[in-house]
Amino acid sequence: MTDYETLLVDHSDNVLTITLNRPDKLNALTHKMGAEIKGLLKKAGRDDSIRAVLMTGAGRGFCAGQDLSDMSVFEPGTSLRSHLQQGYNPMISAMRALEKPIITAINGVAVGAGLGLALAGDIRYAAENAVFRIGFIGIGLMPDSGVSFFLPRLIGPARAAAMTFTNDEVSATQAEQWGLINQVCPPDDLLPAARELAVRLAGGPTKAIGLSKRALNRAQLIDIDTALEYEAQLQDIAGRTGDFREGVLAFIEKRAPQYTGS
Ligand code: T3D
Repeated sequence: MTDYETLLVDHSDNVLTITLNRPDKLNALTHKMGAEIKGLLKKAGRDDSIRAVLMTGAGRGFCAGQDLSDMSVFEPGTSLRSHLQQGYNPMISAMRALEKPIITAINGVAVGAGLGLALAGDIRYAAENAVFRIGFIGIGLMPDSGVSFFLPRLIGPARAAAMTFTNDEVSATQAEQWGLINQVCPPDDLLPAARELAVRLAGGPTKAIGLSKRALNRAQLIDIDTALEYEAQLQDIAGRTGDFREGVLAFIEKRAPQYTGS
């Protein structure tokens, strides 16, 4: 399969395996990575020999969200709304629209848009050492990438609010008890277990699984695209605050942020 700059890709046993591959940065998302993921999801939709998708991360992280060293989000006139409309929203939409099962194997930290990627899968397995964190509020933003849509549906509004407002870490065991993920595995067992499920689903009635996914999507009170567009509108407001700028600068300068509420 073609080489990818930010991903490792394997296509075997009717399973497309996508491994986010920026391990030094805990697989933080760049524009390039988002574009490569979207391209692969499009291919997965067209290619009948792909009947399940497995997504995981290289190294010790699953995905640390938006790459915060990319300062383009601060350029004058930058709108986080259009950034989301062109970047993360189509990627999350494509995961939900793909009428083939997607398993996310969460091998380490899943934060911010990386949490969105983890939750946009249909079935989630996580390693015992994986952790889940909202991330957004830590840099003065509100949840996007479908997180505000998925989180209350999976764990209920009270837990979703606590996770969102506090930025506290949620362990894999807690995540399983809350229904955020399907199963916790010892780290060495994660990929074999997730792959076994992917291969099993790839051998299933692909059309019926796809239609089931369509029905499960439709069963939500609002559709994901409406939720994503609403998130993008709100993130545009958050992205213009001083606290967002302070949150990112503090992360880059490796110091605690001093929020002013501005
Ligand atoms: O429209 C828009 O684009 C807005 C949308 C935003 C969507 C979002 O995703 S908002 C959330 C962004 N993500 C974060 O705020 C997480 C930032 N990272 C962290 O808080 C910590 O790294 C973790 C809690 C995830 C892990 O901590 P730890 O101690 O295990 O690892 P570390 O040492 O902090 O990170 C290892 C390296 O990865 C380090 O690089 P270095 O110093 O060794 O060269 C660190 O800087 C880098 N890294 C981690 N996360 C990111 C990152 N580099 C860039 N961007 C990151 N998000």
